[in-house]
Amino acid sequence: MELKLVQGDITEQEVDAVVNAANSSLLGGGGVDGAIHRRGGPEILQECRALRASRYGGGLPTGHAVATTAGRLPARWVIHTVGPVHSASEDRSELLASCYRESLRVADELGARSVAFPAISTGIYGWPMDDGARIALSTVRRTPTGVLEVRFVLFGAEAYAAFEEALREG
Ligand code: AR6
Repeated sequence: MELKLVQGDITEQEVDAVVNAANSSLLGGGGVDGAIHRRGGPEILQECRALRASRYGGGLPTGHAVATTAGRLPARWVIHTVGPVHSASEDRSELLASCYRESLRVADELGARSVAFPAISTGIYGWPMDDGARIALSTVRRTPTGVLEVRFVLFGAEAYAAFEEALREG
């Protein structure tokens, strides 16, 4: 599998699936989530609402992932996953790793060959970027998958540099 780092906007990526850093309501929010729904259009929210009315009545649990259409995005699917809120008193790394693993598992179910990830939990959910980058890269590297290209789409030079450093270390 090829690992790529890109500085840019995840909603512009021409890949089979883009991963959304969602919340358990699946009904939208700020950050990546807001950008995906804005640019992808109402079809995505419609499928999210249907998921809440069926499989995920109680919301999508942290560390899990589920796919919908990508609406008007250049991608075919959006894989929604819920990252953990960072905590100084509790180690939630395993939940963050689970987001990457579960997203790749869903990508495999879909038959996606290229997947774009944001740096899950490193925005509104407060995860330190360096640690978030290490967990993201080490988890994706260790996960067996049919996905041929994983692209990390980093918003800004600082996030890009953190991922570059984590890639060098690993
Ligand atoms: N493309 C790529 N990366 C982005 C983009 C973009 N368009 N916009 C922001 N980022 P966040 P979280 C970066 O806050 O921390 C939402 O309200 C951002 O700089 O999107 O998992 C959800 O509904 C940061 O590095 O997600 C949840 O309630 C990273 O993407 C909550 O935020 C993730 O930031 C989830 O918080």
